[in-house]
Amino acid sequence: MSNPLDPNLIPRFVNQLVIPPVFYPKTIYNPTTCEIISHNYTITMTKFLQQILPSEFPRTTVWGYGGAVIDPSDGKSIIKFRNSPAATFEATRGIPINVQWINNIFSPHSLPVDPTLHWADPNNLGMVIPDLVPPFPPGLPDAQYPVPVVPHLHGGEDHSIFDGHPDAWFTANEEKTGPEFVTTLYHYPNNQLPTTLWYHDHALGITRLNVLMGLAGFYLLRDPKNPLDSNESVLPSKEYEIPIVIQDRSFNTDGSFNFPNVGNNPDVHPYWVPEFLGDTIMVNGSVWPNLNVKRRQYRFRLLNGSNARFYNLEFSNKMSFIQIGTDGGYLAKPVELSSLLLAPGERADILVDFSSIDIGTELILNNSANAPFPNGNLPDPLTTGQIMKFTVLASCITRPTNLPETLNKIPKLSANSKTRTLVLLEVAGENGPLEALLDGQKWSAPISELPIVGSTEKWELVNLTMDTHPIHLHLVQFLISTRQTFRAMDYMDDWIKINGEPPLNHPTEVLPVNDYLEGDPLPPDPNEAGWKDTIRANPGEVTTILVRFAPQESDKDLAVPGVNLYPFNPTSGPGYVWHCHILDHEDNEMMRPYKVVN
Ligand SMILES: [Cu+2]
Repeated sequence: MSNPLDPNLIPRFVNQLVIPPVFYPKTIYNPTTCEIISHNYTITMTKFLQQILPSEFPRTTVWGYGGAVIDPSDGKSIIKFRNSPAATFEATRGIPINVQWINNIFSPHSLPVDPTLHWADPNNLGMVIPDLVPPFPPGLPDAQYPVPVVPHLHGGEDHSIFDGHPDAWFTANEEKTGPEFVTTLYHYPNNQLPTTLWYHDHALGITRLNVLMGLAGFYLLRDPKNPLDSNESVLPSKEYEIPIVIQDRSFNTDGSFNFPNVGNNPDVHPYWVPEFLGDTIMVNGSVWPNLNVKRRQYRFRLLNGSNARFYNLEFSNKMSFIQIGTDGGYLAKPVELSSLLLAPGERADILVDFSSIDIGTELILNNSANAPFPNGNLPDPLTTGQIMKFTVLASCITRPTNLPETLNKIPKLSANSKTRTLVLLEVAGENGPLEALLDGQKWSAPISELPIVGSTEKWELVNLTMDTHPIHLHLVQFLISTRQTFRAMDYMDDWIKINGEPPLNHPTEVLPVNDYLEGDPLPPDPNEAGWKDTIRANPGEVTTILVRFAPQESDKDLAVPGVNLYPFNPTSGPGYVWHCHILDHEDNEMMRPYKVVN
């Protein structure tokens, strides 16, 4: 066994930021009109070594998605490329993408698979009793191998058979498949608004492990008809547009990832911990990188791809920047910020202007978010308190172009169907939580969220825990309405009185939250007032969202309950899920299935 690597021994800002290349598709044309029918890809998941730490340290075993890219050395030949994060899908609105996903991970899982959870379970062990789980390594051989995976396009408006349902997993050569498995050939129609999506693994009960090993990448959707995405755009050109995924990791001295292998309540879950918090910051697959920048404006597509760590980002010179987009598209108006809070799964499309910065200046992007958020510990200013460095090169000054006042039209949604009051809670164990739950119910309880296609529902997320939970709904982009504080203790007592002590395996009775609310409802932050697929539900607050089960750009008069405006049938297939995007929570019951119905 290797020893943990002290993060203070890792030199910061010696790695240069790696910019993921773009996957190269096979383009399928209509033979008579010559219009593009689709972009097709074959993407293979494999295990390999990657230099994540500075070059004097050993390489790290990772898993990544690999496929064809254009060779950067000659700009034309097509080569095979694999990395973590993977290459980026560049999608065009209106042109579908087909992906043949291939699982070529032929060795046991590198991280401790906890088979006491609801999990993908390729060998049909069932939920194993804790006494039968040996220490890791090597863990339980039949849990470690084979490795189930299933890719999910986060934020995508997709049919549920292509959504990466947690039980639609498949092992290498598709020898074993999950109960909801249909196909590994996925179809993404790309009908939604242009935005920063990402794809990552979603296999039941092991998502935290599969994503930590590296199964994640960007999926940028552009709309040639949108002036902001056109060639004459006022936004920085592609050369100055950089996707940035922030992930925390811990390492061993042999270069491998260090992940907890003793749970906080090992008698119940031998390995599972409530939040994985790494001691080192990795950006685009290398630790604490530097990016040399010119004296001009850049566009950064930021993604928090961490398991559990939140980031509150701020430049060391306190300079402001502009956010132009959220999870699901452009904001209505640009929003000037001096700091930016990002929970796991959230994205922010930002513009940063280095044109007034002196040549040679080194700016650090710092992080001040407590972990766990918001009531945990401050990050260490020398390690997790720093993300990356920007070094301003000698270059001529290019001033940014003025942005239009309006970037996007965000509709007003009004509920015309059910209001759902859904509690977020944790089940306490001797040494911290045993599991986290949505609506008090286990993953396996009967489906209780059955929205009608075309309807707009109001979901009240009633947070009874001490943590902020980033709640993510599949299929839809939604709008946040308000946040409001409430008497959480009283509500919890009364909720348990009518529903019983969680975890529950049955539908719950609604306890209206109105009588418990305090103060005034607060509007979302200006940079949240756009399309969201992941929303921070803060402790002691009721977070209300409006969810329309129709495509983003639906005409409000046409989107009515019972009318399907999607180009596919969202009521068919295995259905969707909603869950906390703290991956350690999602893997231990803080996820529920949902189905759209007619
Ligand atoms: Cu959570």
